[in-house]
Parts: sequence; structure tokens; C-alpha cells
Amino acid sequence: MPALKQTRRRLLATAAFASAAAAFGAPVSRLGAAAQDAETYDVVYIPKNTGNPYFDTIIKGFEEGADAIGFNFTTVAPSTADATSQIPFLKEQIQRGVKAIAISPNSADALNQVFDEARGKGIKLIVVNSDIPGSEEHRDAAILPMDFDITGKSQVELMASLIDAKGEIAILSATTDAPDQNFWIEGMKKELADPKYKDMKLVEIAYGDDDPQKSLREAEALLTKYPDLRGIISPTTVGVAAAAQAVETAGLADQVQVTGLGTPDQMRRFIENGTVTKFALWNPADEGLIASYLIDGLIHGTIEAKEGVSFDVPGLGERTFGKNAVIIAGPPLIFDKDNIGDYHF
Ligand code: RAM
Repeated sequence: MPALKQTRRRLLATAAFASAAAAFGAPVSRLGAAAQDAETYDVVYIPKNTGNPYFDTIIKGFEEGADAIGFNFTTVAPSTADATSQIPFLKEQIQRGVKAIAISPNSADALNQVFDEARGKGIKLIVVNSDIPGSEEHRDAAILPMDFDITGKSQVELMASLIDAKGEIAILSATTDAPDQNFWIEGMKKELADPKYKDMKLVEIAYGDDDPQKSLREAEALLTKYPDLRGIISPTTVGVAAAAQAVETAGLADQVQVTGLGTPDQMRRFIENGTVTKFALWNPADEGLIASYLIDGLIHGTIEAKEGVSFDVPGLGERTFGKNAVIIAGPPLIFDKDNIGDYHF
């Protein structure tokens, strides 16, 4: 899209925003403002569930993209991350007539039918932050934070480096259906089968449903049930913060290492007080920004979601589709006490 057009849209939106704010006594969202622009279109993002700061950062990326490109952005989500909890939200957005739906799916297959319904109506449907393994033909494209084939392996390597590859470990996951965590856990099991981990034993996979209270209870139960436990890998930002909390409260930081995927903001305290040594993640905002440019290109027919096709993401650079129309946002990062101060999300 030419830069001039973008500028004009932004001016229009700003003027409309000012007059609408004056008429209604504010507050008026960017939605109301941009809706005044006849050329604009509606995009919705549906995270796994509400109340998880991780998704707020993806939303920030979308908002930045929506501002630059000029589409109307909204976000809605269910309160729980159950496999089918997003279905009524998807149906409502189809009814509303949005041009594109981006979703972080709670199931690898439970949404297929409603995805088909959306696409049958000409709505662009992309999955963000997780794919739907085995159901890829039901979405137009996927944006993943990193190469999922190495996530599980690198989580095991991280734990092994903390406990010298010796002792009992447990995994604290999100929901039993979560397509991202399930994919990574398969990768962890594969990696653990390597003889170099013969002294590391996976004793249990617990599920905290990405609910902070349930995750905390599950982490506490692991500590009670396995007195010799040496580590908890939690590949969810909700779970890893809960596991760190449980270990801190139990005074077990010297015995039980907690690592996984966490946000720097939620893990900062535990890194600073020594409960956690290191953990991993990426910047979730990048996914929202990339999704915005991808959606705009799909809608205008300037991007074809096909292996080998590249497109530019202002501020981040070029991204190229891999197989199955997957874009990797990246890069993965390791956080510890030396660098955590540089990251705020
Ligand atoms: C949680 C969610 C999300 C996952 C991150 C790492 O916030 O389960 O899907 O990508 O953790």
C-alpha cells in the first residue's frame, strides 16, 4: 500500500476521532475513529483466554499494525482456554462480518468446522502463536513465535543445564488440548529419549489450564507428591510463574529448578530473588505486528500464503513462508539476571 494513502487514512481517522470524542464526551476507541474511514475493514484477534498478560503483548503488536495500516482492530476472548470455548466468539465475529480473524487456537481440531464456515464466507483466517497440527487445511496461514520443532528440545536442554541432567523432573502444562504445549511436550519426550538424558526422569505431566490458581495448586501438588523432584519445566507463561511461586513459598529453590517459557515482567521477581535462574521466550508483540501486515496483504491479494513467498514487515524486516504457509516471528531469547532488566513485556 502506498505510503501516501496510509497517511491520508491516518489523518482522516484522527479528524474523525477528534469530532467523535467531542460529540460524545469521550472516551472513544481507535475503533470508532477508524470506522469513519470508508476504505477500512474489520479485523478481530481471539486469544486463548482473557486475563493472561502474554496475550496483551500480542494485542499491542496488532494495535501498532492497525494504526500503521488503518484497519479497525478489536479483540475478544473466552474466560477459559477450553478446547471449544472460542467457538461462540468465532460465530459472533462471522456474524459481524469481519474481513479477517486471527486466533490463538485452544484445540488442534475442534475449531475446524467453524473455521470452514468463516472461510466459506470469504473471511481470511489465520492462526497466531500456535498452529493446528493435522488441520492446517482449515486455515489460510500460521504465524508461530519460533520453530516449534526445536522448542521442546531446547526446553529440555535448558533444564538439563540447570540440574546437570540428573534427577526427577515434571512438566506443568496449560490445558490438555493446547496445540502449542502439546506439540512442545512431544518434542520434550523425544529429546528425553536421547541416552544423554538417561539420568533425567520425567515423572508427571500436570495441567494448570493457563489458570493462575489451578497452575499454583498443580505445582504445589507436584512438590508434595515427589519429594525428590529436581525440576519443573513449564512451557506456559502462566504455569512457569505459578511454579516459581510454589517453589518460593515452599522454600525449595535450592532443590527444585523451575524453567520454561515466561514473560520477563512476570518472572522478574523470581530471577532477582534467585528462585529462578533462567527461562526462555520471544517477544509476543512481533507476532501481532506480522499478523497485521499479513492480513492486509491477504485481503488486498498482494500476499499469497505459500511456501517461499516473502513480504515486508516495517520495523521487523522481511518474513518468508515455510512449508504449510507458516511464518516464524522469532527470535527465541533466554532471560537471566544479567539481561532481564532490558526486557519489559
Ligand atoms: C501461555 C499461553 C501461550 C503460550 C505461552 C508461552 O501464555 O499458553 O499459548 O505461547 O504461554
